[in-house]
Amino acid sequence: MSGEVRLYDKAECPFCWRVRMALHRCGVAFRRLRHDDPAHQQKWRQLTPGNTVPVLMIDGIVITESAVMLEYLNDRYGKLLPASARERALARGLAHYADAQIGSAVRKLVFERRQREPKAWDQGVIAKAMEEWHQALPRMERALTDSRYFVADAGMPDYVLASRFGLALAYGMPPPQTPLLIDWFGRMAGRSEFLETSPGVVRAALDRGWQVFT
Ligand SMILES: N[C@@H](CCC(=O)N[C@@H](CS)C(=O)NCC(=O)O)C(=O)O
Repeated sequence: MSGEVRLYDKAECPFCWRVRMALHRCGVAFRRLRHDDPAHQQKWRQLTPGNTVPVLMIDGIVITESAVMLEYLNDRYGKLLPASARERALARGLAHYADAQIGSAVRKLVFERRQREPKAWDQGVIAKAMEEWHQALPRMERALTDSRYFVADAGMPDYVLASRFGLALAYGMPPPQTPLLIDWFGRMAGRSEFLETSPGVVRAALDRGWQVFT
């Protein structure tokens, strides 16, 4: 395996995006390979047991779970989790919650709206996604009461949630009603690891700002 760090990825996959943010933050240069590029697809299939992206080739190993990639980068470079075991447990808990609860809401919305005409959208699915979204946010809001980021200067839970928030913005999820989260997202969206790794659909939405889709 060459010394080059390679990421098999898909632009709009939230798992891929958080890994791109973390690599950027850790100062790791990497080459992105599109998993559906005919030049790379066969190799990608050989590497991943579940046919998923992201797949990261780094330091002579292959990692096929985004959470493991973030843990590895933190072990190797620090920066993504706090120093104390107690704070690390809280940060991992927040990342897990953001992915499971907020991720579920955003995924429902994205899957319904992506590549479909508005007249074909199932409004019941969209309403359910929005309800879940508003129910899931207060816990993240409370976690921001004493801090600007979930981890000092941004880290694992910030990247996990930012990948979900970015797609929520792009696919017209209503803005959070939670002021600390709105401030947090404004700060995240100005960070270089966010801006330089975000999918095109998110960059376009950032220019429009957070607004309600019609
Ligand atoms: N638990 C995995 C989930 C990865 C995952 O579900 N990736 C989706 C894309 S968002 C995927 O690869 N789907 C199959 C495909 O797109 O062909 C991780 O965190 O790495």
